[in-house]
Amino acid sequence: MSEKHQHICPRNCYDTCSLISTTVDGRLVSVEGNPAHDYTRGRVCPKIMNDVAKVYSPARIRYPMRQKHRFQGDWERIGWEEALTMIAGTVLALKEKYGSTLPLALNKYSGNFGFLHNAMEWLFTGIGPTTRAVGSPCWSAGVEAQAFDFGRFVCSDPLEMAQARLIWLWGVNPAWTAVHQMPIIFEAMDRGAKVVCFDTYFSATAARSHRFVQVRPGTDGLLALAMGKVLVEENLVDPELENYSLGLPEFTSYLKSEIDLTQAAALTGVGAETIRELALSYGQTHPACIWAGFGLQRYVNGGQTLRAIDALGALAGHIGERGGGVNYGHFETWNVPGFPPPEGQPPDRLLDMNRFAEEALACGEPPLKMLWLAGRNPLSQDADLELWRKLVGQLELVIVSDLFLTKSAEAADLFLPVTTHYEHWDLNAGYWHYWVGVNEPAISPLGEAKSDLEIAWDLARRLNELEPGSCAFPGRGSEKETVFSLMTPDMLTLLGLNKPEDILAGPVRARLPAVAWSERKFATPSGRFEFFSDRAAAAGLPALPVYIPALNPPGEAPLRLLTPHHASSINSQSYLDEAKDYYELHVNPKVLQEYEFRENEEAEIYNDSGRLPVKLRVDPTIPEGLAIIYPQDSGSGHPGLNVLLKSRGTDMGKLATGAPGLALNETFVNLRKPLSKGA
Ligand SMILES: Nc1nc2c(c(=O)[nH]1)N[C@H]1C(S)=C(S)[C@@H](COP(=O)(O)OP(=O)(O)OC[C@H]3O[C@@H](n4cnc5c(=O)[nH]c(N)nc54)[C@H](O)[C@@H]3O)O[C@H]1N2
Ligand SMILES: Nc1nc2c(c(=O)[nH]1)N[C@H]1C(S)=C(S)[C@@H](COP(=O)(O)OP(=O)(O)OC[C@H]3O[C@@H](n4cnc5c(=O)[nH]c(N)nc54)[C@H](O)[C@@H]3O)O[C@H]1N2
Ligand SMILES: [Mo]
Repeated sequence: MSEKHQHICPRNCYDTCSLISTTVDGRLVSVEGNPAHDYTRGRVCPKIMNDVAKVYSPARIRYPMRQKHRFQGDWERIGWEEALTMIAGTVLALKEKYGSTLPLALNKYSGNFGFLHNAMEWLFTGIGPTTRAVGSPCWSAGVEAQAFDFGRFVCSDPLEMAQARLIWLWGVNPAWTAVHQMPIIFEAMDRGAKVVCFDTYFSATAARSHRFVQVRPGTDGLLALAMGKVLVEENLVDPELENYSLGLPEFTSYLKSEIDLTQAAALTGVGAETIRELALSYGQTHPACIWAGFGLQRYVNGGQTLRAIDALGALAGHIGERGGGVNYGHFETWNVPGFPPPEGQPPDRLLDMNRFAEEALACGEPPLKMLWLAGRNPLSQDADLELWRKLVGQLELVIVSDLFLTKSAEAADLFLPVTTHYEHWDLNAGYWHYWVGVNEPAISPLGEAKSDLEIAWDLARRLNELEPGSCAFPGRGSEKETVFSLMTPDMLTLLGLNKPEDILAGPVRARLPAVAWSERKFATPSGRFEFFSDRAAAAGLPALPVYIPALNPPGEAPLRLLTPHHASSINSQSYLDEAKDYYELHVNPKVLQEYEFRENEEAEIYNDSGRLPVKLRVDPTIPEGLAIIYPQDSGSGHPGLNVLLKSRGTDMGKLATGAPGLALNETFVNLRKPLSKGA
């Protein structure tokens, strides 16, 4: 018997696709895009095309397991009750020993962004005040920059990009990271729009654009300010802007006195004439749309960069324009209820997700003793991996719930197998488009896998069996009913639905304006677009968008390493049939000459954090000071790409997301022959 079910891809991705699966006799056989969704439009990306194989992959873990010695791989299968008893017993023993539940920590992020996966947070809240990872390894600097300028970070509906006459894709690579945006961009091109890609090298998106502007890493803010200066000098500033902005005179005088086009050209690598020409076309073309991506804000000046780009958009009068705006993302459809802490419960202990190991090792009393990683693979994705190993060494119990034996699972005592989105209920929203939809189970859980929500219920039950009242989170429920419970009156109004069950009919686009800030009334304290932000100043940042340089490579590590996201994986979740056990380092041919290497030769890159074997590839579009590696699953036993990363924070992010972002593009390396081969 053949059946169809609806799903939402739950990965941390711009597209958050609406999917339809087909099962035959209870087995998943295919997944397609849902045509009743104006963003997904019936199409899927290469990652989804591999979903069926992934669900039934022999590598998927189907039973709870215990590892006798961390990193040794001596796993043995155990039963759920044994696993739950082990966790509950540890929770209660630690609580008894330390007189506190703060030794228990949860670190969760983006493996599955479905709202029902918040159950892990609900469970921990039910246990008491605990230690939590806050912030994001991803977009924090940009989110906060937009919060300073606009008051909230909101983007126009991405479909509106089709209306633009000029599109600037700035530090974003949708040809790989948001493939459903490409047909919308092509639609605009068919109507005559010009598309310009600003990147540090000739990305897949640059290849699909009319024009490529090569910018030196971390200098985009200066480029935006220099173009802003041209707009001011050429009288291309929106004549209405004074009425809906704050600090325009201060900002224009900063541009006039501090920004010099010749100097900007020298620093950004974009010629002064090109800067002028780009600024004129941006100032004279309406509507003109900027999409500022996450790539350009992974720097110590990332927030300033985005503020400068927002300011450029405002100067030209593109904010609030249909088919215009400076678009980065939004969080407007993510307001779902959590599990409120029992009255009077003291606050959690919050650790910066990007410095988690460092802060956990230094967190004082009571020490961290139990760590649960859910939807998170920090030993692959985070920086400071040495500190992570040190932290693991001091913990009494490390639990990983995941689909596969990841790098982080190698550090665990207990592995709990989770279901995929084809095996559980969920509710999902996007951070780029405005759709919200339900995810239905299509097949029974594989083996003994359980959803994060079921695991949370089961552990709550076990805790209360062992010590009545030890967990306020309920011990049972229904996944489907939990979906309905998130359909609050506010959510129903937002989605234009009458009752929670209506969400079952299919994904719904939120009833939010398609054009952000069209009224030009902003959510800032002044209600205006804030060139001058008191809130930024109060946070110790410049009040105006100004140029702050990114880091320069130190002498001993002269190559800046970028690790942008690749088409064939989503973060640490690989969709290649076979994981490669080596990384390819892409560099300019001149770098090979300088270091006396040949293409395809094996080499090693290193810095004071670690070293990594690589195979050399050439790409003449990569500038000489830059090296590129695409993140991938490197398989067990391999050190992993992030051994080279330090947890350096971005300038912004703490106010908007709880912690600064990760300046991961400020990673510098040197190149040498592999140690084993001499040299
Ligand atoms: N070098 C380098 N490092 C980076 C980045 C980079 O560009 N370069 N990018 C950074 C960015 S932007 C991000 S967002 C982070 C992302 O890093 P993470 O937040 O760690 O996200 P993922 O690697 O996607 O997923 C983590 C794990 O969740 C598991 N998972 C999937 N579904 C479920 C589920 O339903 N339940 C549970 N419990 N687990 C599930 C997956 O199998 C995976 O092992 O990485 C950051 N790290
Ligand atoms: N297929 C796929 N899709 C994904 C993901 C994935 O791993 N795979 N990950 C998801 C996640 S978590 C995220 S955060 C997004 C990320 O998606 P994007 O927003 O596209 O960000 P990145 O891929 O980090 O970088 C985009 C581009 O920025 C460029 N860049 C780096 N530094 C600079 C700079 O200083 N100036 C300029 N102008 N450009 C620069 C890089 O070279 C890269 O081409 O994608 C999401 N979608
Ligand atoms: Mo991300």
